[in-house]
Amino acid sequence: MATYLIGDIHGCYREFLALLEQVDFNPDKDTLWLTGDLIARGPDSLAVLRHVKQLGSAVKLVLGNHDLHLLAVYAKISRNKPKDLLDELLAAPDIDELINWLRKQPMLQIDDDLKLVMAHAGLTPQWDLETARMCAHEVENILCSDSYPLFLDEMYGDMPNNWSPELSGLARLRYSTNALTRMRYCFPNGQLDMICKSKPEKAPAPLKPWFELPRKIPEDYSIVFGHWAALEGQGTPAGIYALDTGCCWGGELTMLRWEDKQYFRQPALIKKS
Ligand SMILES: [Mn+2]
Repeated sequence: MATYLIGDIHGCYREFLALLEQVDFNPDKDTLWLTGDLIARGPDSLAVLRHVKQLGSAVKLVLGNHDLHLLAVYAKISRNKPKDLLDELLAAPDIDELINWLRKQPMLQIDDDLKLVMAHAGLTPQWDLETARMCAHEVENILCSDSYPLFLDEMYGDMPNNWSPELSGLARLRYSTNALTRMRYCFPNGQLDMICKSKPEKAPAPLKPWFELPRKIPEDYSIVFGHWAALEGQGTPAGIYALDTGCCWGGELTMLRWEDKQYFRQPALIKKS
């Protein structure tokens, strides 16, 4: 019985399977945590989505910005960009079923026994654990409801970028979605910067990676996130794990076994022509 955590899969199905094989993953006994962005950019988003869905309760995942974008493309709110390689998925006979399953997945995972928190981009320093839980639930609730396209239509945009308990309606949902799925840098007060994408050593002052700011969640909780491939899994403080290592860009897919903190890696496989 083990807990495995894998970074952004982005349609890299063969690498995903290879990792599961490396540890002889058993869905009846083991648990698989996925940092989100299951799809887009890589060659086989359809197979990834079908496989993860079929793993059922063995999987704990969170939605990433690309997963939300897929929901918007499917709802005809956003454009399908050719570089995302989603045509096969969007034309699949089971697309309705896959989309309805995907939109009901969590935005945040918290395991109070393992003292482990996972969100696609991380946890904004402006939230304590209870606020994070509440805000994630608000986004999950609208995604589960029939009016989810109305939210997806208003989801895009960088503002508001400063948390306040007084935020309400779509502005509040947009802040929460950006914090959970797109955040990289913050200003010293914890306000989100939604523009800078450089590596930490090249980021302009006074921006800091979100994980370098003082946090409001308990010291004994660890945080796992994906989203930020440029980190290459490096440079986070103790107890914060960056798992996106850019497999779809030719990097590798990274898996962490929680119990002994052992890493397993699968380099990107060359596409067969
Ligand atoms: Mn990603």
